Amino acid sequence: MRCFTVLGPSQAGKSTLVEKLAALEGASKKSISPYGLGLTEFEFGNEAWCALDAPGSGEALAHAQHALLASDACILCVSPNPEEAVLAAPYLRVIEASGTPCIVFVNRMDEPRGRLRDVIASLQDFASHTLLLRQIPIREGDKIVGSCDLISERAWRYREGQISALVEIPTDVVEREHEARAELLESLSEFDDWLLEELIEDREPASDAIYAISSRVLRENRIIPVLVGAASHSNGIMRLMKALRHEAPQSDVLRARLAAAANIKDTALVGVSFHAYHRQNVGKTVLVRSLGDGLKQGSLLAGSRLGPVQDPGTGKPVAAAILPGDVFATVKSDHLPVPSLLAPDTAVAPPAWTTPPTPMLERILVPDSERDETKLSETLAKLAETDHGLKVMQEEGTGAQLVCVQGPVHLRDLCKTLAEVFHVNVTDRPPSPVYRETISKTSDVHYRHRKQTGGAGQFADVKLSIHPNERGEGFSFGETVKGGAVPRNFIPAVEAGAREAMEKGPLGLRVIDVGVTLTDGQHHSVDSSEFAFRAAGKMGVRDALAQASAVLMQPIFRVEIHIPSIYSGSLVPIVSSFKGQVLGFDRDETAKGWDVFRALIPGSALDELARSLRSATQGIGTFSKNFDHFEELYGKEADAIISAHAS
Ligand SMILES: Nc1nc2c(ncn2[C@@H]2O[C@H](COP(=O)(O)OP(=O)(O)OP(=O)(O)O)[C@@H](O)[C@H]2O)c(=O)[nH]1
Ligand SMILES: [Mg+2]
Repeated sequence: MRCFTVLGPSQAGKSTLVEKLAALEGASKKSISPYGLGLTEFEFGNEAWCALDAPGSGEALAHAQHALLASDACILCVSPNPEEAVLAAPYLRVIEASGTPCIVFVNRMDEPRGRLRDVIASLQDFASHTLLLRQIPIREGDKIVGSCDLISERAWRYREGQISALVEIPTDVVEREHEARAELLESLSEFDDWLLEELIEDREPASDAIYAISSRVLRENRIIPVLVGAASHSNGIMRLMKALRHEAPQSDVLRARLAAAANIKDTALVGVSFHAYHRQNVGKTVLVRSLGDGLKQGSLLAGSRLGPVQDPGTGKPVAAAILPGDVFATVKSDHLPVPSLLAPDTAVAPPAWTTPPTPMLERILVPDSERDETKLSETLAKLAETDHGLKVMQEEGTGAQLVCVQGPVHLRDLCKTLAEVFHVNVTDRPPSPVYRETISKTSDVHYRHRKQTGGAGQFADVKLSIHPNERGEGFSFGETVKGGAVPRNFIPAVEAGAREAMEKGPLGLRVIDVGVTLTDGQHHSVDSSEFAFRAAGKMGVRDALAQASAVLMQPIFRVEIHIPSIYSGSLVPIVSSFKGQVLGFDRDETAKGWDVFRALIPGSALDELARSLRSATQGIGTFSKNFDHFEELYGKEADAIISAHAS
């Protein structure tokens, strides 16, 4: 079976395209996973095919990335509007990172919104590969009525809902065709010495030879050919499918690519798991593409026996042998990590490019019923195994369930799955940033701990001095006690008490960056104890903190924002509006047309940053964050946080 992924921006026409491709030679079989990944099996040219239809939402990029792991090639389906080319940037980025041979299909040519040339130029801004135009549209007035193939030099007239009719190249197209063909040949000649020679000698190379070169350069992932059409009218569909049939590599190329990335032998790689989901009463279903020969239920795969093999759509058992390249579903194979490269005895982590964008949105999920707390955390852990855009952790302080998701749509889908499949209803709320407090001046105290309860008493007397430490220095403890006023063996107890006092300061928050010095004290030969000095240390420091003008400290994060360069300018005002500090931006060396923008942002602004970034970049920009340091916060904003913590 040959397998390709169709991916691209939302509403580009991907699902329509898959449907039309699959229908070219009759029946097809389609299934859709709960995560929106469509899987269509069909026959074309006496071969079995599987098309993976990746959901178009940027929040579901992980599923598109993982579909590429199982694909011999991919089709990037885009709009004919040059201004929308940027929407394809995240897909070009993952396609190029993955090394998957790609064909661009400019869809919706029935409603062009600009010149095809401009669409390609705009896409080229985000592609390191040369985009190679393989067809030019034939226009009548402002309508596109057909296309002309630049290799075979044949023209087709589109017919509604049918395969196009072969026609003569219209005379007014001939000149444009020659120019475009010359350009195509020149680009191809960069990858073929024979062709270069032919062109230099001014000879006209035969179509067959050019087709052979274009197949090779696609297989070797050197260029990205561009075809055009209109999926919903079945225009350009046959050409696209034929290009895939003749030019896309077979599964051995994928196997070699994945094996090389994982540093294992080709022959050791017998499959790749690329998608999984949970269903009620069924458990985990894993989609696998077989890359070796002879896999079947009970085969040793990743160190354990492969569970029942099923049809991905119907869930019915599959009796036929699994052939190399086949895509199948399996249940009761919970030992298979997803995604992963599968050898009989082991599973190897997939290449780094499969890592989805860092989730930007953080939410606390609270079960509507308290009884569901454990179930919620168990269920989320399970879901995170199959949903790689999801990260699950616990909120500091409260221990509440914290989820990091790709965005609002992802969050909604997650809550829906929790309710419908696992019967856990939840409410979500934003987490509050983790605040701290510190002191702004020194203070000295004298504290005496004394208790007389029945038999033995407690006595400890300490003189303490506290001072602000440098930012980031944390807690420190010193002593200048003379003459054994506080015996050596009790000093660690004073320090332990002082540390305990840092857990909650006068503002009700954890105290940071404070130095404590024990300067003097007194003890009693019978009643003094470690316990008493610990209590004295704690209470003494607590009193000292109360006099040392506590200030609120807010967390500051270092964020790395990934955006197409055209948006970089709009980020400065966004970062400034959050009282953030722009650190600068650089070209992203790993993806053409992208910048990495670095800034320091208060924790309280991260949620808003995610929102603003989404709207400023049409949902394309993402960021990752790392805690950097704490910084004082004063004024009304600080007062509001302090009173919220006090209540
Ligand atoms: N005019 C026109 N409309 C099209 C064409 N192809 C698809 N459409 C329409 O565009 C809409 C979206 O098509 P889909 O195939 O669902 O798009 P998609 O890319 O799968 O969308 P998502 O999965 O939501 O990302 C539908 O209403 C289609 O009928 C086309 O070539 N021309
Ligand atoms: Mg779709």
